[in-house]
Amino acid sequence: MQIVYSERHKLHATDSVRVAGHVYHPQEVPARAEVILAALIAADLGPVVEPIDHRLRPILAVHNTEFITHLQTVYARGAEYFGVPMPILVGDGVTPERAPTKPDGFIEQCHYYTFDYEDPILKGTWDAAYWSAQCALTAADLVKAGHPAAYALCRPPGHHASTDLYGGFCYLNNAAIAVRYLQQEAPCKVAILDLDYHHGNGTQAIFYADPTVLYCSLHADPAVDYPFYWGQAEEQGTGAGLGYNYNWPLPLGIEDAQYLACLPAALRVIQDFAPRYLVVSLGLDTAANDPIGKFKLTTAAFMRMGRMVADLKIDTVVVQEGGYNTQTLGQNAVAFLGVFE
Ligand code: SP5
Ligand code: ZN
Repeated sequence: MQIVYSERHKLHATDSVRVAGHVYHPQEVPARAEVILAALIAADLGPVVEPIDHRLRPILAVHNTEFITHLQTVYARGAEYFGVPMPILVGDGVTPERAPTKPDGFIEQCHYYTFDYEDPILKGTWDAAYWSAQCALTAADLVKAGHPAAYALCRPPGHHASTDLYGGFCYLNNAAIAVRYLQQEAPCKVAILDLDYHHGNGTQAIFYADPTVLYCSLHADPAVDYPFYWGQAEEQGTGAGLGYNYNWPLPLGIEDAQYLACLPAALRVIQDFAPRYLVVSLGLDTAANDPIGKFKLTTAAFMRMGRMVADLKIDTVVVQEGGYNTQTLGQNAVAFLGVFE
C-alpha cells in the first residue's frame, strides 16, 4: 500500500523541550514516526510518497479560523510576550468544557485554545501539524484515485483535536480533515473506525451532529483513563447525528481475546452504515508494554485487526494516531498494514 510520509514532522521537536530549567519528558517524540517508517520500508510494504500541499482550505473545513491563527502565531507572540522564544506549554489538567468567551490576555488565550496540559507548541509545531494533515489529505487523494487503501504516517497525531481545541498531543485532526476532503466533490457517507487506546474526543465532537459521518471507537474506559470526560457508550450523537456515534469503553488490562471479541460489533455497525469510504484512526498504544496505554495486545492481534478491517472491502484511508513504545511500534504497524493490498 502507498505510504505518505513527510520528514517535516521532526520540526515538532518535542524531544528537546526544556521548561523552566527542568527537562520535560515527552512521549510523543519524533522517533515514533522514524521507527514506523523504518519498519515499513524494511518489510517492503509499499512506496513512500511525499505529501502534496493542499494548502489551508481543507484544514479550514474542519477547524475554526481563529484557532488556526492561534496555532500559527502563538510561538512568535510568546517570544514577544516573554522577551525570549520559549515553548508554549500551558494548563495543569484536562478540562472538559470549551470556555464560552475568548479573553484578551496572551496567557489566557493560550489556555483558551487547549483542554490539556502536556502539548508544547514549539517553533516548528505549526509546520509539522500542517504537513501531518497534508499526509492525511494525500492518502485520501490516493484512495480517491482508486487505491483500495493508503496509509498516512501522521505526526503529530490528530484525534483529540476538535474544531477549536488542541490537546492529547494533537493539534489538527488529520482523520477529520481527510473525512471532509473525501466528501468534498461528491457528498458521500464516510465511516471512522478509531482504534487508538484513547477515545477520539475531537473526532467525536466534530461529527457529533452529522449523520453522514459514522464514528466508531474502541478505547479504554474514560472513567479511569484519558481523556476522562468523553467516550462513554451513552454518547450516541445529537440532533440529526443521533445514532451515528458508537463508543465501546473497555476495561484496563485486556488482552487479545477480549479486544478481538469486541471488534466485530463495530465492524457490523460500519457495514450496516454502508459508507463510501472508511477512515481508520490507527493508534498502536493498545499494545502490551505501551508506556501510556494499559491494554496488552500482541503483534498477532494487530495482524488480526488489519485482516478484519481489510475484509470489509471498503476503500480505506489509515491515519496514524498514538502509540509510544518505540521498541514495538514498527512491528505492530507492519502487522496491521501488511494485510492491505
Ligand atoms: C494521540 C494519543 O494517543 N494521545 C494520548 C494523550 C494521552 N495523554 C495522557 C498521558 C498521560 C501520561 N503522561 C505522563 C507525563 C509524565 N511526564
Ligand atoms: Zn492514544
